[in-house]
Amino acid sequence: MRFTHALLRLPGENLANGLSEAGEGAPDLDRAFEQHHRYCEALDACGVALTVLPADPRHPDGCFVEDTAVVTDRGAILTNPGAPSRRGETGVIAAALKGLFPSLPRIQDPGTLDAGDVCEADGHFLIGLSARTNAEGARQLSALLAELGYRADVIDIRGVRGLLHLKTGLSYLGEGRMLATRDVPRAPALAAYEIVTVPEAERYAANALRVNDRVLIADGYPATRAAVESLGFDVIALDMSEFRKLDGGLSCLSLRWQ
Ligand code: CIR
Repeated sequence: MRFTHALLRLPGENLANGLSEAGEGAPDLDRAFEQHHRYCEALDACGVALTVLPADPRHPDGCFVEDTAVVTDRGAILTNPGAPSRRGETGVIAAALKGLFPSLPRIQDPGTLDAGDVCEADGHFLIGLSARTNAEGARQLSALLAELGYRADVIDIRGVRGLLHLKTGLSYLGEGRMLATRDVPRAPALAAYEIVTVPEAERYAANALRVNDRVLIADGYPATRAAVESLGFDVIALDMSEFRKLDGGLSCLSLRWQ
């Protein structure tokens, strides 16, 4: 699980128009820009080379690039985002990935899929069925991943309030370990993993990001930080308050590959 490259997109002046169910108010733009900058610095400190695309005035959720593509060591797949307002976000990502991944299949209607629902654990892909990712989208992705030689399993989170995407509540830390909220269904597909359960009061911190030798976690969640550090990880804590207001976590702000 080593990443050498990441693709990001700057948040725009239109960020406050993004989709949100958090009910935490509008993001402060200056703080959001600053937090995004710090996120870029953290990836850079982990040894990742960054491509940062300009903000898109047509897509207020455009900075959440993770949802637009599933990028693996063996190939990339463009998604078909489940929210109509986000459909157009894949165009610029396709253009950015095309030179690097010559074959760029995409999830097709009536399949929908947000890659925030896709959690990779060393070649084992867990795909969340959610309000954004439907069964046909999950089926198409599983088939495309199988062509690349990967194994995929589906976890149904549609009945779980508070999980926008599977990765809202689940992160793979590496070495067989997952970080998860209590309400992520302990499906058979997770049986092989050691699961570190995040306290309910810190559920936002379940979306963490292992990047090479470090784990990026949201700042302000001391129990989760202590749990991750006790596993021997070097942690970088990042203030994510403004992206949290838009239901966005650490993983959604970048696409990563080697
Ligand atoms: C949305 O609702 O689509 C955005 N406001 C947040 C997307 C977060 N993406 C992610 O967790 N992968």
